[in-house]
Amino acid sequence: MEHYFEPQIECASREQITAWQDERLVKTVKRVYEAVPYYRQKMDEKGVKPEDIQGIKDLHKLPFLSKEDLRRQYPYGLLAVPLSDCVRIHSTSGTTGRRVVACYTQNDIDMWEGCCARALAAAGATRDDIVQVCYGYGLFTGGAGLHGGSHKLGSLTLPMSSGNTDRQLQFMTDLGSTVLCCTPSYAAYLAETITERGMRDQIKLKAGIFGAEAWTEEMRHDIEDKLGIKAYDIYGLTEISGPGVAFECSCQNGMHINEDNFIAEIINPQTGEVLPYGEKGELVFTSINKEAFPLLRYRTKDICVLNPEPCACGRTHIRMAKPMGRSDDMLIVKGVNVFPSQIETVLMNDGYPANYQIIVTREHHSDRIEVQVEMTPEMFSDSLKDITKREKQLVNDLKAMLGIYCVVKLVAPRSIPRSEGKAKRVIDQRNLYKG
Ligand code: DLL
Repeated sequence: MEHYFEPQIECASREQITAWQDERLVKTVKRVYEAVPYYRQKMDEKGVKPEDIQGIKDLHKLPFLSKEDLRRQYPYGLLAVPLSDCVRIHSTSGTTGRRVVACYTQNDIDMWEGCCARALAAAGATRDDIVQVCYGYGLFTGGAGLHGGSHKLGSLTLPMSSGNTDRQLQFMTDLGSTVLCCTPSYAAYLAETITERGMRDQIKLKAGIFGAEAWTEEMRHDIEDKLGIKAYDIYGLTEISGPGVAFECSCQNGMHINEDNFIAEIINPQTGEVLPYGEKGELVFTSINKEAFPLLRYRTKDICVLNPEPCACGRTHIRMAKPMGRSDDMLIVKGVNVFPSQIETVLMNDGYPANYQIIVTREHHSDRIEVQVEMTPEMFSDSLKDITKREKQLVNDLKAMLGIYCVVKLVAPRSIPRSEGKAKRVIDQRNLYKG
């Protein structure tokens, strides 16, 4: 398949997609029930037998799986094939507790790389492109996934990995990279550096494939303007394979989920009830084409909305909206739910760069939220009076968005640390005060 747009799959009728999902789900459930004692135990506890699952209409009968289950079964407890059939392991970053590891057979790798190739093709990449991959290589799935997708497509692949911005820019200009793959926060940093160094004329980029963290439409426009490219979102998670579970097409209006490989549901995170399309809730995935590490009803903690409307690009796979963030990233400040992405929207609408940090503390039994944001160099040369006025404006705009008072500090350009991978935006110091 030269261009890796697979219309017979990506534009299949809904009936055909449902038929694939029915058949593959039934097979997967049967296989894991027989091969994985932990699944058998969980299904037995819920009184569900493999024969109760006749298709996706029965999906809701299966128990959920959470990161806790994966940790409990670390490292090989959920393997559905002999370890000797596996050829690769990747892992989550493990910042909160024990790492989770995912094993892949060669078929699993091929399927995953195929998903990434579709994502690249949907962003307009072909074998004539030079794809600069600056996601981290190693245990993180970002580098390996886009690298494999780019190979499948036949593009010339530049395996840069993350970091070393000078070298990234040198290769980008010397070798003429046309597609950039990295986190949106690193793309913003590269864009900022290119602008500052006046290098825009020397780059040949036309598209970027940015994911692995939540980012806003405002940030997309900023990156697109600075680099003169189209910026596409890509979603995925290690447990379900890696990047490419869903990806944006040229309409840039939601990410098509590779439904021949994954079934998506949205649930109420409190009750576990399945919600209809269009309602906001927690995204849950079932992988139906994986050999080594198939997951049934895995709770991602990502808060999202599914959209089944047909897309102008012709793809029929349903779309997921940009995740607002993870339910465990959601801050509850003074009893109000706050997503960092809401703050980012306000900052960028008011003309600030995407360099900010949110610091939450507790003083005298009351929450305090402080938003530190960098000024642009032009703002920085304003008078103190103007800067104070800007701070007040931002306090008002944040109040209008969030409904709570935030302390705002405008800080000097380049004073907030840049990220080469996933950005750390929130510093929540409240549990230090719990006593
Ligand atoms: O971040 C896989 C990936 C690599 C996706 C490169 C896209 C590009 P993990 O490290 O396991 O895997 O983290 C998965 O990251 O549950 C989301 O919370 C978040 N995430 C991933 N993509 C997006 C996105 C990779 N496009 C977790 N928008 C997921 C928002 C995202 N959040």
